[in-house]
Amino acid sequence: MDPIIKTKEITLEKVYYSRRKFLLSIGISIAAASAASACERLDSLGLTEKGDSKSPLSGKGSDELGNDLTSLKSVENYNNYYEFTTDKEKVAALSANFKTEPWTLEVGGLVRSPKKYGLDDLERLFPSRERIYRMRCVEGWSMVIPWLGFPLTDLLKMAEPTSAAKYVKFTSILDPEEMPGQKNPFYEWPYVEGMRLDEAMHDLTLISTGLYGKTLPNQNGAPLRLVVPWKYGFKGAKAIVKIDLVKDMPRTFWVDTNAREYGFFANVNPDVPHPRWTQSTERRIGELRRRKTLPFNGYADQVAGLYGSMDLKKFF
Ligand SMILES: Nc1nc2c(c(=O)[nH]1)N[C@H]1C(S)=C(S)[C@@H](COP(=O)(O)O)O[C@H]1N2
Ligand SMILES: [Mo]
Repeated sequence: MDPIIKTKEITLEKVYYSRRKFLLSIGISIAAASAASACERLDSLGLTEKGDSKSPLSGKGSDELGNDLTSLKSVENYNNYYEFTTDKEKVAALSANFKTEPWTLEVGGLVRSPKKYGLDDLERLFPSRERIYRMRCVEGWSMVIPWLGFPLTDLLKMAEPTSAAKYVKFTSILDPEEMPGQKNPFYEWPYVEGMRLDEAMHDLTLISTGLYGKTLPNQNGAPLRLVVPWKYGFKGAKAIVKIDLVKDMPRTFWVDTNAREYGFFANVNPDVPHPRWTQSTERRIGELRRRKTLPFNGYADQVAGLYGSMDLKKFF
């Protein structure tokens, strides 16, 4: 992959709005210039990353299958974020004043090096780069989003998981004063998600810090959210404050809410219908006709090996 970054890709005025955004743009160029190993990893996955001619920082782009990006307007105005509201079109307004700085991410549990990170620490240690991923919601709609972020595996390696660690648990912020949806007692707050350690260490698994070349909008999970492109969107916990390495499969928000309808693995699978609707097709936001849903959301070549002979109908 050509590591040279084109001038127009790093001088868009929108990346200079604020200090954080400026630092983010620096991070992007450092990542593109020095993270050759990450580039090679990406090449081997056949994906698009910053420095690629298809970069959406220049305004448009597509994923590695040739799918157009979903418009920024849709990405920012059609959201699931139950801490604020279950109305997708009202999340943006309700989350507009949510405070994401200062922020502390705590990494702990079964690790040799537990740590607390501020956002500046993360920016310095793990420069954000761009990844274009499809996102498939369990409700049957999907988007193509140009994320900025870094592979979770880099952060996990720094924590040095012990041999007892088998799962990774992600905890979103608990802040009922600022998040009106958390006053709804039907759900068990805070939002918690989890994955097996090997899934979490897969290079596709991202901690996102931004999208469309700018800092992550509040409604998309600022300042830090998980992105796991081969799983249903609900695995991608927003506003993460804690990452724990644990021995046992963690309880998760959606399994707690309805274990029959939402499984722990939640791999995108057109052959396993949701009890109330099909998962064989999806509506790509911005398109009229439904598309076929791909096994593992189109990432089967990269991730099917994680599951060996596991019965994916039973462990959904
Ligand atoms: N903390 C938290 N994370 C969350 C959710 C949520 O309600 N709370 N919704 C999930 C669901 S169902 C989806 S589809 C995606 C939506 O991400 P987006 O709004 O950035 O498109 O976020 C996921 N992460
Ligand atoms: Mo979702």
